Amino acid sequence: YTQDQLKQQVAAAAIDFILPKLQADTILGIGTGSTVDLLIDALAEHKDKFKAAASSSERSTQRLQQHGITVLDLNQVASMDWYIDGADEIDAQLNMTKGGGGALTREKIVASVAQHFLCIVDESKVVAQLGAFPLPIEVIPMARQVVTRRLEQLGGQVKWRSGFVTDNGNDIIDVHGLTITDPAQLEAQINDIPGVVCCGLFALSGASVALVAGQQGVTTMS
Ligand code: DER
Repeated sequence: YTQDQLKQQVAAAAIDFILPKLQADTILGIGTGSTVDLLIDALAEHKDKFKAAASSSERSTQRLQQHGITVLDLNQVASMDWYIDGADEIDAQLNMTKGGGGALTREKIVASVAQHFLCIVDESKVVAQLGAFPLPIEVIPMARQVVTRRLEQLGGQVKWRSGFVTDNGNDIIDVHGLTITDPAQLEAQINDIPGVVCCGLFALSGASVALVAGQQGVTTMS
């Protein structure tokens, strides 16, 4: 199967996973990226089985609304059961690297409101240790250089995602070459750097369950 076929398969598996959990008042937390795009398209035919979505990006909001799915302002949402999103990397402990699509901050915020996080990936995202994928960090523009210097002190090689502005009006830097032996510790350390809005490590709070589409079918990690 091609990677696109695997993404399609895991999106379909997510529908099978979530359908029995949907109720009339269900609000679904929706992530961002090409795998989630396929999930949104698959959700369209089931939009009458749940109340609304909480979205992690303008990109996902537009796609949801194009399908006639109601998108709520997160300030109207006190809690939700499931947040569904992709990842750039995921390890056996369900720690993730996210932010390839530039939506990491709102993804982490919406995920924080949900009880459970369902991660949907193709097998290429499953790694023994996070770190091969450059770590995205959202930074306040005036702090880009000071944060860059701090990440270089941690052993990273930093590239500014020049020309990209997040939904929140901030910059993203991508950090290459970090050795991530303790993702939660590194996430906490980066969070504390003044100027950092959000770090693409989801380890202090990772996924609850992952569906992984591979050449032998879709498997579950939990
Ligand atoms: O940017 C993100 O966090 C996305 O969820 C990313 O990690 C997965 O994007 P993909 O489904 O397009 O590979």
